[in-house]
Amino acid sequence: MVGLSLPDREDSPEVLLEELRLLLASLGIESVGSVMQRRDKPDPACLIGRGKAEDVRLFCLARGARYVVVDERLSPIQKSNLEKLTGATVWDRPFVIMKIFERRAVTAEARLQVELALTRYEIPHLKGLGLQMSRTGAGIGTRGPGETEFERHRRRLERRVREITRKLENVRRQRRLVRDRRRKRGIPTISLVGYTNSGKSTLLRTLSGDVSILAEDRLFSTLDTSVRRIVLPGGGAVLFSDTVGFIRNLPPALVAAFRATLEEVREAELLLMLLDASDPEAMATYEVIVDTLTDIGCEAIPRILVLNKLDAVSPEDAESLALWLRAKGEDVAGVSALHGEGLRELLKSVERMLASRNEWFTRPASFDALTFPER
Ligand SMILES: Nc1nc2c(ncn2[C@@H]2O[C@H](COP(=O)(O)OP(=O)(O)OP(=O)(O)O)[C@@H](O)[C@H]2O)c(=O)[nH]1
Ligand SMILES: [Mg+2]
Repeated sequence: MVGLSLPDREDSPEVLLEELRLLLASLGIESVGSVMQRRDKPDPACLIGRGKAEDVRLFCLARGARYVVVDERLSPIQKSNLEKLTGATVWDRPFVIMKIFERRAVTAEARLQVELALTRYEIPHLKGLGLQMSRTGAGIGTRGPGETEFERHRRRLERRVREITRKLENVRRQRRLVRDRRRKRGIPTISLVGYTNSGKSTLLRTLSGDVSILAEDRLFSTLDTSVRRIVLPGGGAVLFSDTVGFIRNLPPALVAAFRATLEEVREAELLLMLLDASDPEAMATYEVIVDTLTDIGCEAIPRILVLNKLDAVSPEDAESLALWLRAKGEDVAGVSALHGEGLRELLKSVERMLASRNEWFTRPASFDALTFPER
């Protein structure tokens, strides 16, 4: 793993590299070590300095490493230069995240979205490659065989991008219809958002009692939206929707490709924003979630900050984190999604928030109250 330490960064490079190690582990790739370089800005030609690249080459030789994974976004030129200098296959962080998404995508929709992101990512990288091919292949006044092959491949990819975009357009239309139907029936939707591994699926699993919802200790378990009907303590029914999590430096190609999924979030009446209280970097993680919500146009939706995994931290740490979050203007509810603690209070807050904006919600109860597993 190769990390850069840049002066204007908020996140420490160690934290980022540790996260990269987890990301790689979830692809089944073991990391044998990391090399870090402190720079004022990235080198335009190969990201790190040439001397450092030579260190990386020797490091790979000594450790038998086959991949060099850079914790940054690489331009096609930087990638191909680094491959030449290190003799290893070079990946960058967006590519790693996309690879995980590719592996986890189950539904046709998620698969299409991932393929779109990967194809869009591949096209500019292909251009770098194409230049080399045409240089070796082309003579004066001729079109080299390399160039034609490259052109053909590029055209194929561009055709595929158009095809997928069209299919996803249909998905978005269908989703819109479903949402309109829900809205007519007056059922509010509440979206669970937050960092990957913060416990969104666990919360939905405990609330709905549906054990078929996948919740695991790994990054990006969930890529598809799943919706469950939940009855609030006062008797009103709402829909909770669980979806893909966020991460630091989420590749823009993925955000764009997952538009259909993220639009579900944008249409929600209320957000439950989960934060893992046991994350030592919880404050920095909070900022990442807020920035991502702003990126996808959801910063104005009313929200409750759900401070999760309270069973895994000391009450003092939890309290000081909650104080910090309240000072940021957040409405904080502490829970343990895993053990079902604090959920009744959380649902009451949900009820209060909805009632203050939604007439429908103050209608008399017509469902049985929900019971929670208490520890
Ligand atoms: N100790 C503790 N662990 C929890 C709690 N909630 C969730 N976890 C654990 O955290 C891990 C991740 O939980 P998930 O529910 O899969 O997290 P997620 O936010 O859905 O993650 P992605 O789908 O990957 O974005 C699992 O191992 C859960 O058991 C909690 O309240 N306490
Ligand atoms: Mg999940």
